[in-house]
Amino acid sequence: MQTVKKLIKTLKNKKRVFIQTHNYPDHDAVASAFALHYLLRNFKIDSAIIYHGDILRDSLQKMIDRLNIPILPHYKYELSDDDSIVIVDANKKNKNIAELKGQVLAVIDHHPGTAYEDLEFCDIRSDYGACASILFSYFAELMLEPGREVATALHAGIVFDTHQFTRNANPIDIETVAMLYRVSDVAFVNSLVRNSIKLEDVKQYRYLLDKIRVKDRCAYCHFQEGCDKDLLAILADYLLSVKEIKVVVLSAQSSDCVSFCVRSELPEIPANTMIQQLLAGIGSGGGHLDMAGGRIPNIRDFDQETICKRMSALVKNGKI
Ligand SMILES: [Mn+2]
Repeated sequence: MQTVKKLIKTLKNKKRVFIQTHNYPDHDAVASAFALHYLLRNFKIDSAIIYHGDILRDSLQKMIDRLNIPILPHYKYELSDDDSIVIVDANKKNKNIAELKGQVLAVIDHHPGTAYEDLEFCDIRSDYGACASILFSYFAELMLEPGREVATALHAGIVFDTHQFTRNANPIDIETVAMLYRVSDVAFVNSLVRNSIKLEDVKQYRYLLDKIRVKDRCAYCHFQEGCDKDLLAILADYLLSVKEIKVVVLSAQSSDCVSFCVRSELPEIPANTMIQQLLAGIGSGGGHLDMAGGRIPNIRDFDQETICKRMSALVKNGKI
């Protein structure tokens, strides 16, 4: 664990500082970037928050708008080699982070990963349920109060990333929310949690319930017409709420590839191992024991039946 003072020292007097989230950022990534931006401003360090991809969820866009979070796609700036980059909620060289011009000086993350030696600051706490909890610890360390907006964002980031404390939550995540609770706009965070889908998403629920195949406690569904990445994750969690379903694999076709979302409630069938074995030779994937993602880059390598067969073979022994 590194002290945040070192990060401030590293970034002081740098020409331009960019805070980069992972591609297609989620609530936790945006909240963490926002908190860091605010913290650095306290030390007279200007920074800009950037990302690659899109803001997929409506509730995230709502959070950005309501809390005035200054986040822009990276192409809005002309990045150059002497710009400094801090990555939050991801690590350099990850598949989910675009390699941009500029030098990555720091990484703040809660996913298991490598502490690259060329980083001037690297704070990876893989036992934390949310990157936002790491960011809050910096405020505590500096005895700095996050304002209402930052507190609200951090609160939302932790609640979304831990799936309301049901996924990888650490007592620190819970303590952090307890501390934020007095300052944050609790009603707004709750409304974000409650309104996570739009009316137009409902048709994907209908498609899912219509096409789902369930066998041996496993559910599979392929979205031929596509489904956005975040909604796919919401649908996977929804299926997991069915008592009899313990493992979920969803796939969705897009113009150039097929994306996968995996969930597992069975320790003997880890989601990250499962996706790697499902896509062996045709794609790649990774993630955690309970949730993982993957991708087949070439649509021609995808065949629903092959995926189903591989799934059955993997879970047949009840163990992988
Ligand atoms: Mn996160």
